[in-house]
Amino acid sequence: MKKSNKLFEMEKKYGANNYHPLDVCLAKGKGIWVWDTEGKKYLDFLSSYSAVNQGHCNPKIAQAAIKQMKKLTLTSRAFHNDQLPLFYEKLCKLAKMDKMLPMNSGAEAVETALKAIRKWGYTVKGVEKDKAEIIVSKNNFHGRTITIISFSSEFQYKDGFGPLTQGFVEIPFGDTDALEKAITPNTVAFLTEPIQGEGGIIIPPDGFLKRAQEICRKNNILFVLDEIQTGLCRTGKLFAHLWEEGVKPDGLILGKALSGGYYPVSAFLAKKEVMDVFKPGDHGSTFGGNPLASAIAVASLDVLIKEKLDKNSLKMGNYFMKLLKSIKSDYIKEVRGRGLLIGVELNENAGGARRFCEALMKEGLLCKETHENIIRFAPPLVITKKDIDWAFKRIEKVFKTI
Ligand code: IF1
Repeated sequence: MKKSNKLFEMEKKYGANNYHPLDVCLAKGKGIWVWDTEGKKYLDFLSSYSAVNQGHCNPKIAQAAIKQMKKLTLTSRAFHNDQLPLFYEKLCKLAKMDKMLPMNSGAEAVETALKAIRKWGYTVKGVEKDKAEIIVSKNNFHGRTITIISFSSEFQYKDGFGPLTQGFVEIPFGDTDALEKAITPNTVAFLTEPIQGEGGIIIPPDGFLKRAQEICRKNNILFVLDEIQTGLCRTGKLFAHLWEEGVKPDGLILGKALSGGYYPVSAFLAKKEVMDVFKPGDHGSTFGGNPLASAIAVASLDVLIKEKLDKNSLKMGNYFMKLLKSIKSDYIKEVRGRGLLIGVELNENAGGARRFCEALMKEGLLCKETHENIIRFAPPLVITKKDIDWAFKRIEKVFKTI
């Protein structure tokens, strides 16, 4: 029996059934490449949902991680540690934000943002107790906790998990008129992704963020961006909001590539007035901000900056998108993206994106569909032109022969 089949059986027997992965069992990764248990090599076009922007097992991050692992890993926040301040300074300066709060998973950082937003609403803005409203975008994805799924528009994400958390108002993504109309005296924030990832690589109309920011400022509500997926060079800039001049969120949520895939590291960053609502005991986490996480995050950020992965993402993204747009196929409805966050939306006649992902896998490319009809192409940002050419040949072939 193949090793992977044995592993699949173990998984089926002991694991919760909350995923439907492709039939490939990965055992090794290096840069843009991963290998399965049978030794077959694939180009990873998912990058662990943009967590390995720096490439799999990036040696510089590995070095920092191993060094710190041998020195000190976890102190809890009951004591200071000598790595966290370095992480604070590095990330706040890069993001041009006053302060930050470290957590682990993306969802935890989103929860942190929601708590900060609400408390700011009550203690600074003066909203009546328990009345705070947060405006969010329809079709969003911000994570899986009960509160976060409470404002998801995806039926399955919340079905069976009630009672849900109150206090969220939805507007169509990218619609600033709707944003203006949704504001009440109890509104404390507008929270959105700059580009919707899970939503299907949806790019809002030009000027959306700037306009939304203006509306927020005018109405004394916080403008908060979830850049867990779009941040850290994925879209061709350090943050997706830098695509619009003059955009400076009041709160910024990061995760995924903040650790280059080594460890769960996330953060909520904010202006001082917002972060200062937290007092000792208000919020925390056993692992958040630990020395190992901090050392890994600093190294992960250094790789993004020193290797200019924003520039490579932009250059390779534009090149790849042009190639994808040149495919002549009745199956393709639209190719869209920014930097190396690219979606190919298929027509209804294509029979779903899943079978394309399966065919691409046979050709040595690992992709994952999002929704029924969208194939996501998001390789590690260290990809070269030669590798894109290699991949494109196979993508073209799949569209011709499927
Ligand atoms: C899964 C999607 C991507 C995110 C944004 C917060 C989080 C995510 C913008 C939560 C997480 C992940 C979750 C992962 C799949 C993946 C995903 F398809 F579900 F939407 F990337 F596109 N904000 N996205 O994208 O971060 O708590 O997971 O660290 O399997 O659920 P997390």
